[in-house]
Amino acid sequence: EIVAHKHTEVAARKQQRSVEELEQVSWFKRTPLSLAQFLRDPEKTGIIAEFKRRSPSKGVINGNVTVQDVTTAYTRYGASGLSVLTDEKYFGGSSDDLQQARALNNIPILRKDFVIDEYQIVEAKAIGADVILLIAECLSKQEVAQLAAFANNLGLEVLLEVHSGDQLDKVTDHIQMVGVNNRDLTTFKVDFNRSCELAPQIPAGKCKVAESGISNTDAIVTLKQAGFQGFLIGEHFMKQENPARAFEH
Ligand code: IGP
Repeated sequence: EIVAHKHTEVAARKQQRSVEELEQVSWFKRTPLSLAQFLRDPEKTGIIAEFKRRSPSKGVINGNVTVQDVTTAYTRYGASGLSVLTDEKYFGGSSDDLQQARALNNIPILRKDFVIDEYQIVEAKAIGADVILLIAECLSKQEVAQLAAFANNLGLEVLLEVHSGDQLDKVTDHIQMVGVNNRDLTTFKVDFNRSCELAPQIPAGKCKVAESGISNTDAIVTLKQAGFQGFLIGEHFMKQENPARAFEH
């Protein structure tokens, strides 16, 4: 359903702004930062802090904060990277949110969206993103390979999100990071044990990212021991009145 919506959205966007126009935007010529490098830096936290206003499962998480305030605070408190939802329909995000974050923060930014077309990758670069997300569940092995190669050619890194071990056959040379979603997509249940079992199966040399449901330092310690270098955290931060203050716990 989401994939069908994205195809419609992309078709409409292409009419509004051509690839050639996107390539003229000044950020398109910017040299992207490497999130994988930031996550491997032992001096850094490994936390990828997400700006997420709402989600289909939780509804509104926080409607009273601005992307400027939250992302600059995330950066100040030591995030290794930022994740900004750009999907409007399901998550209440926008390309504008990511551009605002880019203008104020000099750390890697992940464009969090459902990428199904090369156009969205050109767009990601033009709005100032450094990394794109590809979701194994939504794409064939061949689509992952093509989209990842296209992103790398523009200098963008790729985070491939998997939910199960069998999806690891979609990992290619053009994937820099593999994310394991701790949350089961059908039941919404969070299971760190499953993620920890999956970690050793991720091909060597790929940066390992644990995604979703992380709300305390114990979880980070457990996941780190299992081999994860990146920790993607959204709701736990966003549901606080002052999202970045949660870094203190
Ligand atoms: C963040 P949480 O539980 O900390 O809010 O999770 C992130 O992992 C989650 O937003 C997410 C997501 C996604 C959102 C993971 N994969 C794909 C949209 C699309």
